[in-house]
Amino acid sequence: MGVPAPALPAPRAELRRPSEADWQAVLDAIGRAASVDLLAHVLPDGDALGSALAFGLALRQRGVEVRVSFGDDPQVVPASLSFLPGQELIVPCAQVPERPELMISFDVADARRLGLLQAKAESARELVVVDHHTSNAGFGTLRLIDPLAPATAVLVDELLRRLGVPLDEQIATCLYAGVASDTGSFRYAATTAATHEFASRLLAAGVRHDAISRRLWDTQSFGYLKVLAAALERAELEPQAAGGRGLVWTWVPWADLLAHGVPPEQIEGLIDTVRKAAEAEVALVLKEDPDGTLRGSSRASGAVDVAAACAALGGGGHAYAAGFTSHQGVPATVAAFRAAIDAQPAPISD
Ligand SMILES: [Mn+2]
Repeated sequence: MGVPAPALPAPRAELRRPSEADWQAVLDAIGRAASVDLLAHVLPDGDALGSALAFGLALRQRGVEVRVSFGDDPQVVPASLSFLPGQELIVPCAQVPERPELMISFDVADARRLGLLQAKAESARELVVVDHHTSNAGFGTLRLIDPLAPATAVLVDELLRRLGVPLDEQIATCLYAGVASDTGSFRYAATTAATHEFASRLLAAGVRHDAISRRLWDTQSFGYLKVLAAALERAELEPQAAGGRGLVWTWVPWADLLAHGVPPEQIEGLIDTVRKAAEAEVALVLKEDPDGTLRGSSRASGAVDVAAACAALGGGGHAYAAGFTSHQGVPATVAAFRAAIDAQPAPISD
């Protein structure tokens, strides 16, 4: 891995990159296990599910009994990720053993993001946490957490290298979905020369990057366009927020999703449209669940740390992309988020 981009704040001091001993401990655990359960976080994105499926395909090659799951109810693979190879490895939560022999979570920064599978994960004989979130709370019995990695898929690539599993087209496709998702197609600051070198190896393994990009970013239902239109109509710009850096925010009522037949996992990318407002360095989208719970997604372009802001609301993530859950309703939730970004000290210069 190369050096982090200067715009990114330093990772939390207690987070250190995996040592040789950390890698070896995980390889030993995998070598001992006859049965392995791989988990993505709830509402899985390309990095979480791509990482889990890539590793599942590799373990299956090695003759290991392997299952992939995530703790949503209902458990739905987002349409944009249904092309990922290895879907046949995905099982409902009920089929995950009560006390797994070896469980590995991918891209899960907080045990609560395991959803319905949190209890089973916590009773696993070994729980390995493979992740790159600076906010990772450090759960599990073994950890491979690299806050400098642009995607969890990068850590999976290193695991496969150490296991001696070559990148075939299927595995490479899953890893490409992971790294392309988390870097915004290699546009975000966490992208380094090493990230492009990784992508180069994936393309050499046969990845169809053009087809993947169309599935990940350029295909939506007509209903989604209507939900997006309503969300943009509802958007508010607050130029004075975050010490004059500006906040743009909107929200999506559950009724909009119902009216247009759009499943909730399909609006995860809506923030990427809202964040285009030039007048705001911080973007926030609140997505309402049927019970009135609001799921907040935020983005920032460098000077504001949204991981810290979301942590103040009980969530977490990356400095440039983070989220939280709120039960306070839209006005109070936006007010709390605004207060959290307003409270951040102004940078020395930029
Ligand atoms: Mn990730």
